[in-house]
Amino acid sequence: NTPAPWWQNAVIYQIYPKSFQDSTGNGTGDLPGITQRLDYLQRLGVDALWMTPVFVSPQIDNGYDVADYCAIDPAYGTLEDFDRLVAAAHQRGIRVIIDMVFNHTSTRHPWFHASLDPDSHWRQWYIWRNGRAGGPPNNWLSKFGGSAWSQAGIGGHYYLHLFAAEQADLNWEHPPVRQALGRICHFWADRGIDGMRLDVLNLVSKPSDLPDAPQGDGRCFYTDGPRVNEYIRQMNREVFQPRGLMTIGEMSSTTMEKSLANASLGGGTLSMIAHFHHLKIDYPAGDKWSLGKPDFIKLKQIFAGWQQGFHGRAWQALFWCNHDQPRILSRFGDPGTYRVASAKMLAMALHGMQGTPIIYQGEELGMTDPGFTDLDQYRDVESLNMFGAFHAHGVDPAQLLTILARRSRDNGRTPMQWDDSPQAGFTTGIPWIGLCGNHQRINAAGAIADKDSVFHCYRQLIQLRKTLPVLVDGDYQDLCPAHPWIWCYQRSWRGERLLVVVNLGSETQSWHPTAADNGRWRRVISNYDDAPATPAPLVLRPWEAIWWHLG
Ligand code: TEU
Repeated sequence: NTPAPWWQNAVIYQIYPKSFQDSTGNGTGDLPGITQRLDYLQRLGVDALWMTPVFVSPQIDNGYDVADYCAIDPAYGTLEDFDRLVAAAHQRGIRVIIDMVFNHTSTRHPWFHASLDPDSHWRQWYIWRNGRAGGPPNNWLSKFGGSAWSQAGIGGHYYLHLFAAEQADLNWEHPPVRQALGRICHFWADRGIDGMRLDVLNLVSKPSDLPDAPQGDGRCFYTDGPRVNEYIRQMNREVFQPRGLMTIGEMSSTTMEKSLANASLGGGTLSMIAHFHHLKIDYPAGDKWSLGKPDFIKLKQIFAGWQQGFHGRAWQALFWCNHDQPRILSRFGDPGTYRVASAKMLAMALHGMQGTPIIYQGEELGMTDPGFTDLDQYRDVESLNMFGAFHAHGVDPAQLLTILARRSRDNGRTPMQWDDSPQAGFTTGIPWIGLCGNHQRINAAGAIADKDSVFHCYRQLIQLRKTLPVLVDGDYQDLCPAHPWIWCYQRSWRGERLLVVVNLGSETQSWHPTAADNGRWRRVISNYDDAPATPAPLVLRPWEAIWWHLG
């Protein structure tokens, strides 16, 4: 039988280049800075790095507004810097995954400029429509606030933008668009990349009649649109498979059924998908801008559903953090007294499951949200638009700042904390965004030197994924789905078993994993030194986490 693809026992490290390492002193991270830090990634033991977009961009959405897909933005360096990074990563056995934003381009892209002329054939490259009754063509709303339509060019027609007005949605119905995007993938495959993360890939197919949404913002129509799977199969046939590219489809609100078709182990589609259902359990009524406590019973149900639904059929990324999410330690853990224990607990809960774990830069250090207090500390277009819109509707600015401090995407975008020097070793200049402020205590240099650090816990988890087949291939069974704080699951594979038990809260909890009574279990990793050697009746301390292995 064919060997399992490399990414099935791999761990990926996500880099947000703007905030990772600045090598020029201009306050923005860059490609040479990443190359300088590859030894750190090798010490952590990750198998691949995924960097968010570094292509030419006006930076309205920090690079997710691309103006030239085949050129590096000067702020990050040159194509030669990119080639050097790829070579240096490969020398260390680290694969390189880049981030392709194919749902939309910047309105500064030449394709968009050409489409401004209603009589040009370029008009078909975007989604242009006439207005309706003096307003937009339908009632869809942008995810970054306001209408999803803006006017431009001759005749005042409207173009669709599901995100910022400076991010015009491409018309994937038009075959030349898909062909052009395929050529862009070949360009980067020629430069030796190993994979692609595909931004909002399940939004690229819109129903051609663009109907009004009976309620909500229209996402019911463009999420998992009619031809997504067809497009994925075509791109896979023409590009991903022939070039041996691993692919991660970012699909925030996709369904299990669609995902089984879009990331099936049988091949022909994506290597894996990344859904976000587990990162909405603290959104009251699904609303990101309302504050609420996480419902961990719901969290366990979501993970159990996706683990069991995908087992043997499809593949998924496993992650808590990324550049769009607050730090998980501040969100579901304790950034204070139990910072190290709860950071390790969250890592152990996630890395025990089936899928490809993605570690977001700084997560392996137990980095926290910055707790910004002023609007001028924020940079994210989504956060600034949200503040403006809610403030215009009379919401108290102090309340809005409280919400942003919990929900803003900038929470995960503060500079990487390398050491305890003034700018945490990130830059010798003024950083583009403020530091979190606790790098004297929380930094990579200190973590590497401390054998009990969060860093070394992640390093162990990465190694265990290489040594325990049950981690990669095992099934998943939740042993106490109804408990509000204890998450206990078992993985089984050909007689080998892994038992994971974590306390998701700050209170001591008693638990007896009876299913584990027989057998010669051995403890493989824990976040308290004196954790019980075997899974007998347990008294779990605050945020305690233990793995036992059998077989
Ligand atoms: O994110 C898409 C996405 O689903 C998130 O932006 C999400 O909608 C939002 O953060 C929740 O409030 C991808 C990129 O990861 C993000 O950085 C880009 O802003 C976005 O697409 C547009 O390219």
